[in-house]
Amino acid sequence: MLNTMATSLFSRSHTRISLVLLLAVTLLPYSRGATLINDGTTTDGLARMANAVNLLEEVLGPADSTLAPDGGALVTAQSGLAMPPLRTVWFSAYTAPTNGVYRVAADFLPAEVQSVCRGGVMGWLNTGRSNGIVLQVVSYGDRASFRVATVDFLAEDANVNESATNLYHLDGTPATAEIGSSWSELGANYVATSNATFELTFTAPTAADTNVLSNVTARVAAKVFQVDASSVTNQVSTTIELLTDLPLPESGAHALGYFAVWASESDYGVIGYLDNLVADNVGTRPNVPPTIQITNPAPGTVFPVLTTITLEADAEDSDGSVRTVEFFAGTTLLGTVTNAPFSLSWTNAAAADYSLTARATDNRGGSTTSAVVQITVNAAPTVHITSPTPNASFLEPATITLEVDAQDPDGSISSVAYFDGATPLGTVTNAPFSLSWSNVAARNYALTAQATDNRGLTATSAPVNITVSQSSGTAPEMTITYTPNGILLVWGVTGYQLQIKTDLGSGEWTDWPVDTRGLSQITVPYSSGIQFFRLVGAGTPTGPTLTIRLANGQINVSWPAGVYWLQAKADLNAGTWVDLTASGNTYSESAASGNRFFRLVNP
Ligand SMILES: [Ca+2]
Ligand SMILES: [Ca+2]
Ligand SMILES: [Ca+2]
Repeated sequence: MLNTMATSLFSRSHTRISLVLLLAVTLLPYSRGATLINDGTTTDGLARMANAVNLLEEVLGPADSTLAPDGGALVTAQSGLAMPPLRTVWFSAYTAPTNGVYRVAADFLPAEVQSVCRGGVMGWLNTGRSNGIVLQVVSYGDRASFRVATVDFLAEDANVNESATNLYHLDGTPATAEIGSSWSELGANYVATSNATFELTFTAPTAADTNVLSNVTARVAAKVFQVDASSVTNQVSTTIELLTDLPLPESGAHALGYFAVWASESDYGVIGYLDNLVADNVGTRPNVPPTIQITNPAPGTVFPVLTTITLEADAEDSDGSVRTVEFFAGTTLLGTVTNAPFSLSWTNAAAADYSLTARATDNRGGSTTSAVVQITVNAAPTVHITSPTPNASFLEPATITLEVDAQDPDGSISSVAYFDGATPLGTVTNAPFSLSWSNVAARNYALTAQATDNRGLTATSAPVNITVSQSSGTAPEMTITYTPNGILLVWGVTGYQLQIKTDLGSGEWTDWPVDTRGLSQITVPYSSGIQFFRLVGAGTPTGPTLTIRLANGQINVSWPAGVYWLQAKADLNAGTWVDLTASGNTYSESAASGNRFFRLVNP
């Protein structure tokens, strides 16, 4: 309802004011030599600064203040609730005071004659420190007044946000937020439903000013004017004269502009109308380049290849607006974003290390490049099990050699872990990543290998199924008896070869000189020293017998007729048996140095 009332009230008064202003502008006392910075028909060239803190935002969401052309003036309004009240300055981005002696003025008409609709002019604005000096009107209520105040846009506390801090009377005593101090009565001639011109003049402090306030930086005079029915401009206020010790804003940070606030924490609406921002002793305001930083991805992130990488940047321009943000990988432009939030999806990044930057360009062509963010796009490793082979079978207690072929296209393999289902069997960190898996019990197994590359990316092999079966038969017991004829060894069954060694901790077991596979006992002679015996299961040889002859540098192998594969190997204890191509039941090859073993396999 409040908004509706404000709008309807203004509709009547604004029409009247616009007509008057057409005649009034040239009569304003400061018009000669002053620069018209903004005539109310556009917001171009105006930059915005508002309270940095809104204690209500977390619960109620953000509040915003807007400025838009409306019938030759700029209408300003607030949406959302703010605590402290949302104070905003729209300052000139292109024009600034050239030193600390200048005059600035702006027109303000409250949308409604209410204490919440406050506006005026701001000078001495320091865009780096986010503070400045304002002259505004409170057009209604028992504290109605024209007010000079300092505004700190970074403050959380309403008493700091707008106060009489840094303002002093001409005798050097601190000013207060009271009528007769930094405030003045509205005066009988002020018409709250008419446009008024708010003027701040900053002059160099006099010797007397320095005497009473050693660090004084300016004398501030505040006046309010209105144009009467005869087109005569009259001062409608009591002049407020103060000293300030706010530091003179440095060149580049010094600004001036329109000011407005909806002075309530419990509602919001149309604040009023701003127009005719003028100033003297001004020049071109240097462009402040934008700021930008990459907020995503985080430095050091490693992405798998084929991942879509979201690039995000925070870019702001303190005296204008950010027009473009360009994202780069090294010198390669990845894409350009023209609207906040500045976010770009980067697809199909090849595996490599990348130096990401983002460059923001503002509305005056100033640009800034962000700090570099290093990321890595990593190709995944590959792995497959080469041993054991699929569907291999073993007898328990089996010892199975686990081996893989593991590769990383853009780095190296740092480890390979082997699993039976989800059960880890062991991890190997050294090439060739072979693992001897021992005491494997009888059952079926689904083996996988997981390879991890040097950047922590993993790949898992296809499963290899194997079977471990129970051994058939049981080992015989051997009894050892001393007899007058020697040592009687009895094991009771046939099919075992007796073996001997003299040191259990070293050396090889060697077959007893007698073939014991057809025996179940044997008496061996006494011997000095220690002897150890064991039985090794060995089936009685059956099948065909190979005949191997050497003649004229040729090895000739033959065997009885039958369907057999001939195989050979060079080391009986290592390597694999290799199939040989035989014709009929004979085979020949040239004799070479070294050993050569042959066997027949019945397919
Ligand atoms: Ca205008
Ligand atoms: Ca800028
Ligand atoms: Ca890799």
